[in-house]
Amino acid sequence: MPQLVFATQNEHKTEEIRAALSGQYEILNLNDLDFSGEIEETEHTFAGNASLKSKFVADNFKLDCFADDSGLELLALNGAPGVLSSRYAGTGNSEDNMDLLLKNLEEKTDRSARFKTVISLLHNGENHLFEGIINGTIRTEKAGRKGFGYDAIFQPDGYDITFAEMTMEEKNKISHRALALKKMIDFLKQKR
Ligand code: ITT
Repeated sequence: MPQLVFATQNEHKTEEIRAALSGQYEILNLNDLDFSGEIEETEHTFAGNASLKSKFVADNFKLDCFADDSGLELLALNGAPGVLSSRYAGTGNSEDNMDLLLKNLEEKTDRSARFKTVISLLHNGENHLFEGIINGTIRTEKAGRKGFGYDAIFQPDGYDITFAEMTMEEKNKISHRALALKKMIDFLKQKR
């Protein structure tokens, strides 16, 4: 099976992508490569940060790789938390991030939100970008224990449960990351 490096240290994201690509690619992440340093996400866009991460792996490990950058965007908060999603509350803790978001939305009537992923794939020295978006709303209270990040407060449009109440298989059918990933897989299939 061909190997692809996913430039992340996040095991939840790796697990989601491994499930989606099972049987087609063996996915290694930065932990598998024994890289424990930090790749600083210094750009102001998802595409910029994803590209920075994939380039880092290609430069340092000389392996085929892709990276993603994702986050939650709210119109009522001018696009926040956006590229700062994982650092929103400043503690690196998902519960704190969700609590802060719920607090900042208390006075707002528009609770619509979207998760966005941009994947950067370095293929034959060229950078290809793939985007996935899922629209939904932010609940007033957390529900569910699965998933990670903001899953317990995000309810995708057309559903009456949050991402954290879905199985990984259910979430993987509709998530922002799954949509971007599907575009990358279609691209890779064409190239093989
Ligand atoms: P890496 O940079 O190591 O890949 P990360 O946790 O920072 O891991 P992202 O940059 O892709 O991951 O995502 C930033 C944050 O956005 C993430 O920490 C979560 O808080 C949130 N997020 C992204 N995708 C999510 C999802 O599917 N469900 C819930 N929250 C998500």
